[in-house]
Amino acid sequence: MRHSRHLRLPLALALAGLTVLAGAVIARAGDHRAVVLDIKYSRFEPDELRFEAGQVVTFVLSNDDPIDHEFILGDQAVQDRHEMGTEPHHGSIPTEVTVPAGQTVRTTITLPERGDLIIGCHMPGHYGYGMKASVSVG
Ligand SMILES: [Cu+2]
Repeated sequence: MRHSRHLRLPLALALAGLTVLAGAVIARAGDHRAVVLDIKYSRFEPDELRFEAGQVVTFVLSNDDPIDHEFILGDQAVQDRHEMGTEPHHGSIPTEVTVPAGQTVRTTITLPERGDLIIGCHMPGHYGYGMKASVSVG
């Protein structure tokens, strides 16, 4: 079952321009889906995502804020580790990405067969403020 609302492009996409649109095109190729995750006012939009088991997803992370944010995808234990951790920058792991101020970053992830995951930002104070999104797989 497809959940088309996640392919609905947020208004902010217009600001991000053609590069983001190029990412969205990937959604039409088989099981490889692209999802635009907009970041504004230290929130993820949308903040609820649902995927098929094992789906390959390219997250197009569009940071409209004038400050850096993070995209950390994992279970609660992963979120807890990052909330306590001191890693100032991410980039080499697909599920752990820094999204610099005003920039758009893409990361491609093969999702597990099933599970409830969380996307969180662990810049100081952000997660507690509510900078998180729920991800349901399967
Ligand atoms: Cu943040």
